[in-house]
Amino acid sequence: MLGDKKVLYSGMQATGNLTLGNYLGALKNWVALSDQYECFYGVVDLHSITVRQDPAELRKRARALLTLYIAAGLDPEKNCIYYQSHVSGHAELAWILNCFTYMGELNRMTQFKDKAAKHADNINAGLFTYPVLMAADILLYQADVVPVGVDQMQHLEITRDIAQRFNGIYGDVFTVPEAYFGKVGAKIMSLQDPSRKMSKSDENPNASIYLMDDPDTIMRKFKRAVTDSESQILYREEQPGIKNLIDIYCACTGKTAEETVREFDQKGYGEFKSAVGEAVVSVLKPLQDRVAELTKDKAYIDSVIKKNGEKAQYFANKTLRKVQKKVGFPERIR
Ligand code: ATP
Ligand code: LTN
Repeated sequence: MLGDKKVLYSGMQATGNLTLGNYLGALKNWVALSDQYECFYGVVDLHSITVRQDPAELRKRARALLTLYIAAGLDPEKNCIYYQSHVSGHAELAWILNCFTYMGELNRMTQFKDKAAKHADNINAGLFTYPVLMAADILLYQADVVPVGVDQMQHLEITRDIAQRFNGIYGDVFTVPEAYFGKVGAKIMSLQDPSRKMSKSDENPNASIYLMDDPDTIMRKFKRAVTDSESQILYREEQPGIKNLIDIYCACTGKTAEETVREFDQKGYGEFKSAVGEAVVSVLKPLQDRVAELTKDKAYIDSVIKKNGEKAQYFANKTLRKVQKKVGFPERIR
């Protein structure tokens, strides 16, 4: 708790171009939570370097992501939006928590296995201990809730295990966080292979809608979206491509799956795909305009980075000092 509000923590990596999946599954849901929780949203650049990055590119993308957080509607006066690398406590707590995490636990992480397979030439120790850094992010702010997609559930479980283990030894130091799932858009699938999630690291650009795609590109990608030969628009597992398009349509329009099925009863796939494309354009166009506008205001973005970085550092230090004392590090002389 911070004041009378529960604390919420989440973050995103500034790697690759964000997709509609990131927006509908994460960012859009965050905006609705600002009033209810004391929110911290990191641009988690320490996580990004677990795979090789071009330095100039990473810096550029990190700033673009922070700008996007604001453009999406996160008010930086109410939400602490900051760069993870500006708060030294993340790395410091991660080190301590590494000493309370077992190799066996980390070995079970499916994201590690996936990423290790993808980056076979660079399976570094950071990639392996990535979940511990994520645990540090969350526990540093004593977060009660963590909105994440289902793909991150395993990391949240390990965070809870680490927190409980630490608390078991040293008393109630960390709040044990709960996962928070958004209602809609929990998992947006690839437009080219609806059995896989839409991912920013997909090699096929037609598989994902990028948040900065122009309207023509968006319409074209939906036209090419993989469906089936059933020729009927129904919301069911047997038609994963159509089901995914219905999910996207619902997340963009606020309609329910039943309403959508009724609306497109007897209509062809072509017509439905165009409608989904238009719904997505009407959500992304204003977002893109706002990003363009904010990007021009360098001084404003700089002030957010500075002010929120300091705010995050303040709260992070409170937890860190407590932890350092518990594990037996000598007190600082003032
Ligand atoms: P990568 O392809 O690099 O692994 P990603 O696109 O999966 O990246 P992340 O940075 O891992 O994105 O995720 C950021 C946030 O977006 C997380 O909360 C994640 O759960 C959510 N998210 C990512 N992809 C989707 C998706 N297809 N549908 C819904 N939510 C998603
Ligand atoms: N691992 C997450 C990003 C992330 C995160 C966090 C999410 C890093 N630290 C803390 C929630 C809370 C991802 O790849 N989506």
